[in-house]
Amino acid sequence: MSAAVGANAPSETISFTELSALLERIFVTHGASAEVAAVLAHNCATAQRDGAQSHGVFRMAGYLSTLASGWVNGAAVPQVEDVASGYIAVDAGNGFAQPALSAARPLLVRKAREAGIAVLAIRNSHHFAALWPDVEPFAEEGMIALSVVNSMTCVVPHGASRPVFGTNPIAFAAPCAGRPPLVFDMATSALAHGDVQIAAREGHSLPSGAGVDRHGQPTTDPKAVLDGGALLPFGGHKGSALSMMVELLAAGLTGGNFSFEFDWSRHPGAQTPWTGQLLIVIDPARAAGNDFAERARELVDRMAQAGVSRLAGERRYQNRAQAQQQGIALAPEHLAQLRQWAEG
Ligand code: NDP
Ligand code: PYC
Repeated sequence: MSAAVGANAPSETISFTELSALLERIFVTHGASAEVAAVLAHNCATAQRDGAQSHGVFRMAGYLSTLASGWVNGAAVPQVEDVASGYIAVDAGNGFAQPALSAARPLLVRKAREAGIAVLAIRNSHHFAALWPDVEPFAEEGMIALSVVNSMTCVVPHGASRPVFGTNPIAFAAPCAGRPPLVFDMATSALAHGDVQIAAREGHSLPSGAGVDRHGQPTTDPKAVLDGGALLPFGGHKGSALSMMVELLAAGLTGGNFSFEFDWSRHPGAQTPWTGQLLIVIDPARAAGNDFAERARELVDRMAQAGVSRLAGERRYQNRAQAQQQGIALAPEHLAQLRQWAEG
């Protein structure tokens, strides 16, 4: 590790390997099994490395308060069920979704390669992270992956007066010839809840149209959204329809809770949504005709010719390249907090 001082904020740098190991120690110290700790730590360090601020180490306090509350089982062992030729279900045992994905992944890949498509339906699970780390690795192996996960009631459906949906992201990854995978990952709410928390902490306003206060009135004050208010879907009725789709696929289909369905009030400190997650993995090698990755490249080239200078995922790839060269920059007080948590 080395000390560095940026233009404004002093920061220290830590390598990806060191950060993963530190986070793993924290998870184990706070009640996660070694297996779960390794998966969550890798996920969280990956998000931090790529500059996904709302789902990197910012989330550690929420993970720890949730583990301490008894709301989630940090040592759950996922039960993988081989349901059909193209369908796998996993009962995550009230544990985290990422270890459930890890447990089912070899079977999912095998089925997708054999049948051309396979579905993974995770239920009884908690997802507190960015979604792109769940899909990007499939595209690195030449496959197309789509995932949805629902969260906690904090989004008012278009035309309604009360929240029903979660922030419900959709992530997609596809291989593209001669460049890293094409990846997007977006909440179906105007903003991720994590970004509202960050805005409140840092004293920033929200963009107009992002949320309402406890009286249902439009507000740009993040504290008003967090204090009994709610978020709105992005894009009005269109984002609202996508959010409904996420509820249906991630919870209705998998057997998980809808975002409005769980009650964590008996677990003060709980922050992780107890819901479900769906992944669909397609092997384009099974498609007749054109090479998919080459076709993807043709599309991207045409987009560039039309003036697109930044694709979804490219900000992360740039951050990743910088972190690989210079390390991951963290504020000294955040790093000190992580080290303190690792001690217990
Ligand atoms: P953003 O709005 O920041 O970004 C959405 C997507 O658009 C990203 O793929 C991003 O790429 C891309 N993008 C952003 N700006 C541009 C641009 N100018 N041109 C082209 N592409 C662009 O994400 P959200 O705030 O919606 O979500 C943030 C994170 O929160 C996600 O990772 C999501 O999974 C997570 N989340 C998790 C939930 C859960 O329940 N676990 C619930 C809700 C959100 P890039 O990454 O390169 O910036
Ligand atoms: O940022 O909206 C969010 C979120 C919900 C659950 C995890 N992240």
